[in-house]
Amino acid sequence: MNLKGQKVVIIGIGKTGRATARFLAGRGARITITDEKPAAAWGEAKVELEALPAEMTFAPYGPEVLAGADLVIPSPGVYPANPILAEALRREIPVLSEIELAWRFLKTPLVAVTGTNGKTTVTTLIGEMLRAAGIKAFVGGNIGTPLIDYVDGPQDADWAVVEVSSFQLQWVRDFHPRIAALLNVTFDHVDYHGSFAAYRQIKESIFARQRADDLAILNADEAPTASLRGRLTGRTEIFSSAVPVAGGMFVEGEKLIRLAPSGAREEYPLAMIRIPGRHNIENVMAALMAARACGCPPASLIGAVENFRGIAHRIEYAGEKNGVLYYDDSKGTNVGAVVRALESFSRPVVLLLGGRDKEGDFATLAPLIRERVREMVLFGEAREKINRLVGGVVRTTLAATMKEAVATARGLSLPGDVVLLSPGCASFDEFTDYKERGRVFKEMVGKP
Ligand code: UMA
Repeated sequence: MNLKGQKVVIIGIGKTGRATARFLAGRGARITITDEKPAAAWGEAKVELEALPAEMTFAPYGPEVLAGADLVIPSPGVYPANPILAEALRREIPVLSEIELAWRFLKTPLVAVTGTNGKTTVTTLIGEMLRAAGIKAFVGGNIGTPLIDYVDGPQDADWAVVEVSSFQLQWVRDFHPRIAALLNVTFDHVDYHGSFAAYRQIKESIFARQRADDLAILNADEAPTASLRGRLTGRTEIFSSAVPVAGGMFVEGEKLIRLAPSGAREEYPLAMIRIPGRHNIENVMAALMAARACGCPPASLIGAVENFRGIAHRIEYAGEKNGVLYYDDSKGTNVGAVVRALESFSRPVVLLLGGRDKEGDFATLAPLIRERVREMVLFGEAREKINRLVGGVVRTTLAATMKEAVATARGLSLPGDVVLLSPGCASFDEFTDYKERGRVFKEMVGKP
């Protein structure tokens, strides 16, 4: 693909738009960038782009920007109905997403992970597995560093492992990862894609154009998988947390079993998994299959899973003390996140809830608290309110600060319990942000 002298229109001056502009500048393209935000709000981004060695136009936001355009690169957050994008499609100007552009220049074999939930966990874990096996990996995509940034550099990794969103898959043409995983598809982003069927179809398109020796990793517990499998052009491996499967991974007693394509049987201890919940068993299986296909030996994978504590502050394993497991879900700043966290544990939970209230409907937590929580410790500004709403459901103690709450929880917990910080509130009454709150929690867990 020769971009020299081509007029490329970038819609959106966020992370993707900026990385794309940097890449295009190095290829001699004429760049036009536009954003719905007023120019005054472009700040630092504009300064950075102005310094690029390229013909750079900052254009007002509207279809006029398309005059003479050879290519349009919309940022992931730009909806298909966006007037500029819709007009570009009407005029049949090529529209490509950043991952498609990156793909065309990518020299490193690619692992791509998508799905409604768990994709950050699986992408990160595959990266950790490769590192543990001494294989150099670039890890990025929707998680953080755009793929185009990697392509713009020396491309010196053995594998590129990227999280891919449905927004990024919307505008691909040739993109086909060597290894692709679709973890699950549940109701999400329907406002963007128009319908659930369209959303699912876009997710499944991660497998389109795979070659015979490429690998597709699929969730056998999802009904559409069987028919999808029949339509795929690459090899497939499936995973199930519910039933044994041929050609993939499943749970058998206290073990994870992988039946390799050769028929060989590999066993992994279930106890190696520190991240809680059945969904995380599925995530680990998907990551294991991808990492095996990248050439990681089984022995190195066990250590990588044991050391993997999850994504920071999202039900992250924070350590064990006197038979009690501690988890940091400081990012759980709303009631929905508390539900997800509680649903992840089958052991009795000592729940730490509180902080600055965001008008949370804590009353809706009552059935789940009754079912899963043994003791509750409420802290911070919101403690009295939460106590009024759900305090009577299980034994409840009030603490002024989070630190005091952790000390109280330590005294109340019994071996076999989980102490879970899933505050359901913002942190600003005590901390700069949820990260600082999580850090302080983990420090306290680490203290004797
Ligand atoms: N903008 C327009 N017009 C529009 C929409 C947006 O001009 O119609 C402008 C905004 O004013 C803003 C810029 O575009 O200046 C933002 O672009 P963007 O929202 O696409 O965000 P980026 O900064 O480019 O970040 C994107 C992903 N964002 C989205 O998918 C919404 C980031 O994922 C990703 O980390 C990043 O690229 C690097 O690949 C975020 C996300 O929430 C974390 N993703 C969703 C998810 O994970 O569920 C899909």
